[in-house]
Amino acid sequence: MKGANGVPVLINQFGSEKRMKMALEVDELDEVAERIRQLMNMKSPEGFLEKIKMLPMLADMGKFFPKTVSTGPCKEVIKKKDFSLLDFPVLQCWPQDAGRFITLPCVITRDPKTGKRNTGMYRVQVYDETTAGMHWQRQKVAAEHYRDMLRMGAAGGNHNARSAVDIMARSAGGAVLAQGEKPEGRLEVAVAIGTDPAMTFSAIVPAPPEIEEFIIAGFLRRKPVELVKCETVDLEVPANAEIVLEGYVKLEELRTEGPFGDHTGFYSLADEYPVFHVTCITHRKNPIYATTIVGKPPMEDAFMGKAVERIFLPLMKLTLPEIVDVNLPVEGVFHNLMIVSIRKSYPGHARKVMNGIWSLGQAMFTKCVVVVDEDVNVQDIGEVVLKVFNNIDPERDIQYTLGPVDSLDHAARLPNYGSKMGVDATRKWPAEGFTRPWPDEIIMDDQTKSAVDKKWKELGLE
Ligand SMILES: Cc1cc2nc3c(=O)[nH]c(=O)nc-3n(C[C@H](O)[C@H](O)[C@H](O)COP(=O)(O)O)c2cc1C
Ligand SMILES: [Mn+2]
Repeated sequence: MKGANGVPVLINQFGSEKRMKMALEVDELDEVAERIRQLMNMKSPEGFLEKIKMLPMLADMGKFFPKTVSTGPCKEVIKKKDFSLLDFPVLQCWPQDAGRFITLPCVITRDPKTGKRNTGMYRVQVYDETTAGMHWQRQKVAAEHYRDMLRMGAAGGNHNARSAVDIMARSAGGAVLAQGEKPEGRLEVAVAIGTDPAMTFSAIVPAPPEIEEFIIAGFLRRKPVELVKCETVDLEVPANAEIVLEGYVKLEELRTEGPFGDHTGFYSLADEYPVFHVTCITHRKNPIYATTIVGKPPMEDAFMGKAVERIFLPLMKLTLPEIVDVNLPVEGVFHNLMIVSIRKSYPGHARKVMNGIWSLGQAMFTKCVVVVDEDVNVQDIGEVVLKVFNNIDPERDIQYTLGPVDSLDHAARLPNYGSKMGVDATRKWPAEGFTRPWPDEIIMDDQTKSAVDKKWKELGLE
């Protein structure tokens, strides 16, 4: 696509199943799942032959870890002054958007406690040449880094940790400070735009917070991610990025971010978020600006979400081995609806799985979990609707609970907090108090089928 200021725009790089597979360099997404499964299944080798067999996998593992290199394409142009965010073709996507948003950024921060680096995709609203809004939702990893800085600032400064908790309780996405309550300091942030597709994808996967996305990208690429040091902050960024923004958020500063036409098909409401102050911009000589437009599904992110669904299935099974398959229909915008089939083994099993999902990383946001028996193909929505609504007694089979909800959920009673629903559509057992007979599904027998098949010709209906 033609860009602005001579900077071309790349959009829809992940916008089909085929492109998603190209991005991850596989023929089938299940190949990635299979590699994860093999890693998980790794057990101590018995005997010399088994040890030899493990060598390729161990060699492969060496490639997961990032390596720091002295320079790279993202350093071809370094601007420590006279830079501007407005130099890039940042899009305003929808009529009621508050402005222009960087929509495909890898946002890198460092855990102030452990030093580990996190990369998350959080949109960035451009306010002017050097400042922007940092839309990390409060349950995401960078928001926790920010709160950790607040906690540490409060503990080390002239106020105690207790007051930091109060501050966070008032506005956990950032901090609204009363007079005299000013934790000093800043959290450094680097934003890489236009990274290797495996790196970009790693920024969206709901990985455990303690795993660096650089390692996930290395695993996906089967090649280490090459990193270079930033110019003005103590962070590293992928060396081959097209554009890098370096800067910081001040701990005491919030500003209105949004509204923004979001992947729910609605505008996400304006809210207070930290402000990103840019201290340096580096880029390639002829950079390409990578972006995406989210909106009513299906859009580009639908294909990324489906890839996450496939790739994460083995990881879900690690905690919930009874899970057979999972479907997050794209119209369910990933946090509204999860359909899951299980191998039911004991009374109340479906409810155990619901609770497991609601406590499994970002699956905690799932507003509605539908649990079916393993004989239901969850990828076939027709079959799901037929079985689920035949099998439930709603008052008996619906489980409500309360908890954190996605920041984009506009229907919840409060921002970020609301109810969830689980539907136990498994066949009910006597051990669960269901003593009525359960009818068989209608399935034609083979004898009748072949008898009818033979008649087609006779009747001239071939
Ligand atoms: C195109 C796109 C835009 C996203 N925008 C945001 C955002 O603005 N804020 C946010 O918190 N998460 C956003 N997400 C989801 C996060 O990237 C995702 O939850 C990720 O796992 C967060 O990483 P973390 O676990 O390291 O925090 C977006 C995802 C995609 C695919
Ligand atoms: Mn992370």
